[in-house]
Amino acid sequence: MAQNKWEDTVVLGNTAAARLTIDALPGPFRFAPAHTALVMIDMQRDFIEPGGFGASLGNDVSRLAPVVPAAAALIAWCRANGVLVVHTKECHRPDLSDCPPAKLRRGKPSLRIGDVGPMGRLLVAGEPGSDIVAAVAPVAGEIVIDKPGKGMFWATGLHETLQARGITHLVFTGVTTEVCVQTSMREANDRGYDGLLVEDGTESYFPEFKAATLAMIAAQGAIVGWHAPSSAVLGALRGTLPGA
Ligand code: TIU
Repeated sequence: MAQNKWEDTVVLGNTAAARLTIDALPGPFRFAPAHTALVMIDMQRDFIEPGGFGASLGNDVSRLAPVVPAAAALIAWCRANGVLVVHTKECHRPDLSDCPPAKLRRGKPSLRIGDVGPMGRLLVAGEPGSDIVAAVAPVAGEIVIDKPGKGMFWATGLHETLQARGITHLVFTGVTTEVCVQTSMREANDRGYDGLLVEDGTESYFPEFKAATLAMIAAQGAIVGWHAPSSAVLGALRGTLPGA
């Protein structure tokens, strides 16, 4: 019987499964692959390709392209070795009933959420722009959640799903670093998960914001979490798990 609500997490993290160590900042990130999920935040055409929501805000979307190969390498390894993969998509219902007016009004975009662009209606579920890019598209058995906010736990039920699967550690990739990725990592931190951000698996339209995010996550003894390059994550995984 758990003494408090964190005890199961501690037991899972320390004893119930083999733990690996990633050379990370601000120090080693220890995790059990069986209790870890790879999280891909919003790897959607709307952010990564021209003509989508990101471009409508005036951003140079070509800056996000380098994230795709690193994310693809990680997802391929996780699939081959049974590590849970979670995909999120920032998108809204076609009637926009889950889009607060404040979000709809924000900024001075060339098109607003729900307007029709070259990839269909911006940030609307089911439209081509809301699709995840082909290189990291979900396969059967993976968790895919539509999220109306920047954070992956707001109005999604994802915490309950992860709890039911015994997930305690999250490895984050996706776009954009300081918006949906950082918000999701902070939400995860407050819910008791240990999170690591993959440095080359995330990208921002603003290089200085990416650098600042990595720094502030790991500051103060991992106040939000850890970060490491994908080579360190794959190196730790390949060295230890069966089939590696
Ligand atoms: N604008 C921007 O940088 N990002 C978003 O609006 N959403 C995500 O980060 N997914």
